[in-house]
Amino acid sequence: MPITPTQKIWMDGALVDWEKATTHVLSHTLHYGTGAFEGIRAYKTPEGVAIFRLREHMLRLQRSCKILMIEVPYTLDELCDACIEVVRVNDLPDGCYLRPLVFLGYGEMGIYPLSSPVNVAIAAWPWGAYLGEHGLENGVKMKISSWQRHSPNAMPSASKTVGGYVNSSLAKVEAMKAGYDEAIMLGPDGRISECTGENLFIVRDGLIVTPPPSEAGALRGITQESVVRIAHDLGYEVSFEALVRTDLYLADEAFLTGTAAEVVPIGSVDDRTVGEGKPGPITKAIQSTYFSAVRGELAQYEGWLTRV
Ligand code: PPE
Repeated sequence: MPITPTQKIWMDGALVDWEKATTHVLSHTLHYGTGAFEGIRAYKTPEGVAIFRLREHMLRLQRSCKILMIEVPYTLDELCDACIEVVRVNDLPDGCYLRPLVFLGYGEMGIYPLSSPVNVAIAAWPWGAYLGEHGLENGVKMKISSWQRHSPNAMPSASKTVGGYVNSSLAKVEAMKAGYDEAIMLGPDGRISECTGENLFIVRDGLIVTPPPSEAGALRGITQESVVRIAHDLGYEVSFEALVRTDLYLADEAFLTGTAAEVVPIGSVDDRTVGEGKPGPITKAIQSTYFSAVRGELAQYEGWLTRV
């Protein structure tokens, strides 16, 4: 998806012009993938732009780095303030996507990463519906990938590690070249893990089910967690349970969740129509409550918003 440039990118404490936010080709992360990132959205609300669950995202960034033994040279408060500054300075009244990245810079070569300088960058730009407006409205076509999700002892799924996304990108390319919108990945045990950049839910006999992130080798999604809370508040039961591919084929409804993707109905999996083939009532209720929450229309979710 094309990037719409904005004015400034925060780099190691300074606001740098968009075009000047560059790095050396011998930066360590570019070669070995040891680094971590986040994806955060800010939305237009009646009281101005607000960043959704900012602290949780920056805490996860710190935790991703802890797993990689990368010392982030900024506190949680400093990272949050930097994000606010980026949104403010770029004048994004309609909201945006934020991309914080911790990467190892220029200085050393060789796989051992811990002597390289640690750099932090935060960019923001307007980003539309990740899986398309049509998918958001009508549901997306999913395919179980032939690529397997990492075992947690091969690549830590709890860390949003830069290099980990090679696995996602192989699956994404395979699915798109075969005419699907997005891939679903199975873990080494054959159970459903997650999508290339989203968690997944099904609805079965009125019960909402999502795989437990750690056991499924999935990222602990902040949208997943928000949706669990919303579902409870709407009076639905949610259960964290292992799922296999046929659970998806036979689900009454299914949807995926992620910061970039937001809440997207799943129309079919491996060419089996999910439910009626159009977004079901529970998916629609959760999706519309999620959008009202992020847009600051619901007082009970104000705590999730950081005004800019
Ligand atoms: N699983 C994976 C593998 C993942 O990358 C994401 C976010 C999620 C689950 C959902 O997590 P959360 O955003 O906290 O609900 N994927 C980010 C990157 C997408 C991209 O294309 O880049 C995102 O949504 O920002």
